[in-house]
Amino acid sequence: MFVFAMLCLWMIDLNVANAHGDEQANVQVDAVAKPSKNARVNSQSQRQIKSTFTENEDTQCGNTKPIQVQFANGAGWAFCVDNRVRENLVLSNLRYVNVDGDPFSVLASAGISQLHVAYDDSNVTYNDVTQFGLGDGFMLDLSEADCPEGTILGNGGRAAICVTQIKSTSAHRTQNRRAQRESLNLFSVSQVGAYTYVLDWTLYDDGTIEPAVGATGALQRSSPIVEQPFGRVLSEDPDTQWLSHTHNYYWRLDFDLGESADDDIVVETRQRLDEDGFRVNTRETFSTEQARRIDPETYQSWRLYEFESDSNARGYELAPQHHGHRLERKEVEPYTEFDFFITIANDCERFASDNSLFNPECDNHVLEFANNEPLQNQDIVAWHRVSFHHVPRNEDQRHMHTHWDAFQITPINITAFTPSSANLTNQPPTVTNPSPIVASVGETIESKLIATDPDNDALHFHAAELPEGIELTPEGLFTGTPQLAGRYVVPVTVSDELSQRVVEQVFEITSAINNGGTNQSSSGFFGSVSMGWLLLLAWIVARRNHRAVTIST
Ligand SMILES: [Ca+2]
Ligand SMILES: [Ca+2]
Ligand SMILES: [Ca+2]
Ligand SMILES: [Ca+2]
Ligand SMILES: [Cu+2]
Repeated sequence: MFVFAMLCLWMIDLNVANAHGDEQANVQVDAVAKPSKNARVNSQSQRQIKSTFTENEDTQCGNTKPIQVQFANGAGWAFCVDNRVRENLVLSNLRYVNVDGDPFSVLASAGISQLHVAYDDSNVTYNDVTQFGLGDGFMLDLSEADCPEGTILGNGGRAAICVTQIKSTSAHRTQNRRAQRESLNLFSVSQVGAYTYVLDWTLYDDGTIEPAVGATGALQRSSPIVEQPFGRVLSEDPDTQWLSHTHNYYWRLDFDLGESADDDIVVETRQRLDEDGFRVNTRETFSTEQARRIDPETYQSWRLYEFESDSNARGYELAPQHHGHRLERKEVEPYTEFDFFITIANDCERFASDNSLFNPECDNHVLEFANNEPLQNQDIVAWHRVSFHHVPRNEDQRHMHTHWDAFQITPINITAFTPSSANLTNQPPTVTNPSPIVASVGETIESKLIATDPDNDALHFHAAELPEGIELTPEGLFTGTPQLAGRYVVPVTVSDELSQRVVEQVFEITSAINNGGTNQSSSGFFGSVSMGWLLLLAWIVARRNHRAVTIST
């Protein structure tokens, strides 16, 4: 069931249902594999992975299930998972721990808040979450075949949720380094009419969260009038038109970022192209509740920060990616005009549409929730809609292959470097101290710095300041024609991907007319001042300032 090799440490203490029945067993799995390595600084020293969460620490889950996971890069997640009759999976009290072990509160709760389906013939609109539901009796039991590499968690006596720790494609790849990305995936399956929905959440080791819905099962509505412009006639059934329709998935994301839930802020950025062809960045911090549209040309994104800050507050970004389809029918359903909403948290504002059905004391849809209340010092909630226009194809019959819709929210400033690099090992480059380059003014120089890297990393050379007329290529070649005589001590940085070394290159440039050597010309100019002391002083200054220093002759 568990793939131990995938993980460094996994602790999970859950009611795990037997896949074949209702029997529940309290199972604890605790596996410790090899500690990973931290190579951010010149080391192959062992990085001790410590478990930030213990199984009993999470007392805030109440009757729901606590889940903790720690990945090989040292990062991890802790959260509670609930299975509700309407929404099905709701993740709550969700915290991300970065590779340095710093925990960060991300979401108070996150779940599907409506599954709205509008048919193109406009006759039929479903609000699946409220008219039917995705949990309880609408759920399908999962078997081991659903969850071959994971664990099935029980819910109310049912085998309901498959949890799998996954290693996937490259977290990052450079010329000679690679890191795989790890994630924790949860899904459950619901049957609503002919459709089967897979409700899916993936939590990545870099802090990214990906909510997704897969629509499968079978097509729902057809018509005997095959000439309508509302769908397609599929193979082997010329007398039936399967009707096209739009699935609109609404997620409700109650971000509670950082220490306090009441000081989160939301910033919208749009980057419009101006008349001169420059992209102009506009930034708006929301002061009141908002409903916003996706306008692809403006590259909009929404960032939620833990508190008001002009520096490095931590937070999450939602940059819509899948927005090729948008359902808008303002006259009938005014909230369909918008894709992103910010509202003040209110327990009875639970469903994006059809809300009053279960919360008669509250407004009916998310656009009504966004009624301009001031956001300052409030607990805020984000809502996001993703649409998919489904025009049936032969491939949809029967059974329909799964149509996936998803979006990602990605961390900002939660880790100071690429999280997947925490496991990489590195040794810095080796550079033998170069001998001085001796030349006279006007003479052409070509001299290469020699450096090697034990990991065979590509090396990059850089010098902040060089004697006038001389250049340094990224490959370490000094070229050019010096213009001014003098002794120059130039710090040169030699970098591999993860570390750097600084060496000093000395240039002894003599004047073109008197090519008799530095000492001779200097001693005449400086009189009784010892050249040796001056050189030492120059060296000290160069080291302190990391700048090239020139002594005129
Ligand atoms: Ca906060
Ligand atoms: Ca409101
Ligand atoms: Ca909140
Ligand atoms: Ca190296
Ligand atoms: Cu569909």
